[in-house]
Amino acid sequence: MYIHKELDNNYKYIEIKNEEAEAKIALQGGHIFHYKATNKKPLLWLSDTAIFRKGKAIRGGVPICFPWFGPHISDETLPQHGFARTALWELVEVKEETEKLTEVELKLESNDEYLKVWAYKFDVRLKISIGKELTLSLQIKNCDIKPFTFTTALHSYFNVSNISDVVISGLNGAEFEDSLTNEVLLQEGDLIIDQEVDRVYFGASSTIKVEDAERSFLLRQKGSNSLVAWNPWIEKAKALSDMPDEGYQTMLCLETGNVRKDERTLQPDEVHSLEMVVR
Ligand code: TA6
Repeated sequence: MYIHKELDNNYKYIEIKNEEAEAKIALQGGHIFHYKATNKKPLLWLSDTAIFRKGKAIRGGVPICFPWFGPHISDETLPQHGFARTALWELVEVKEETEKLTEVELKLESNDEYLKVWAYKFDVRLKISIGKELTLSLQIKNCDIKPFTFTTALHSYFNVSNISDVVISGLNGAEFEDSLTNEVLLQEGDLIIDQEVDRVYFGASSTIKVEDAERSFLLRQKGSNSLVAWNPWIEKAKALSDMPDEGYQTMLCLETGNVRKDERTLQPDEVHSLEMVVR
């Protein structure tokens, strides 16, 4: 079953529950901010001080970065990570496929407001499957008469028992750009996080395994050759007003993307599909 919910400030989201899982998806940003398989802990991290308000991205869950990831390439007055994560998406349908699987489709289309900051017509669909696995599939279509190039990411915040216990495998040998130092390096072995990390990996395995002291999960990716790993660590967490000071200890961002040199170009009518599956 699913229900439409609304906060006092008109912030709308839908709540989904089936035999395998439960989830919450905000229409602003097409943003899933809760997913929990039955009898398991919540998979997605959500800040205790997250803000649910028009124009503000939720700190947690899976923000959708589009049509650019990170700061805008030439205009720093434009919103970090693009406008899609704070835009109001339209709910296309909720399909209760079986008692164990619910599929939600949302869409975002170009309009006069977006055309002012990004001069291309697009149609973006986000399909979220809620079941034993969580699947997010982002389909980006060029509806313009000229090609466009974009960057994008499923900026996923995962819950971990304690960041110090986390081992991330599947990155061994992959090149990464360290956003903190601008160095380009090669990953040796598993990724362990014991300080601030903000990296873009290229050519990692399409299946990443995350293990902590209490559980492990697999992240499978399609249509992506770049993966962002981010943990703000102590000082940056303190500086983020919508994250508790100790919030960095229980979160890990691993973001399936098309980021930096993995940017994609679409010809008119072409579609690119970016997908992540977690179980
Ligand atoms: O994906 C990593 C990153 O781009 C970091 O550089 C970090 O700033 C983070 O995203 C959060 O960005 P936000 O705009 O949500 O504060």
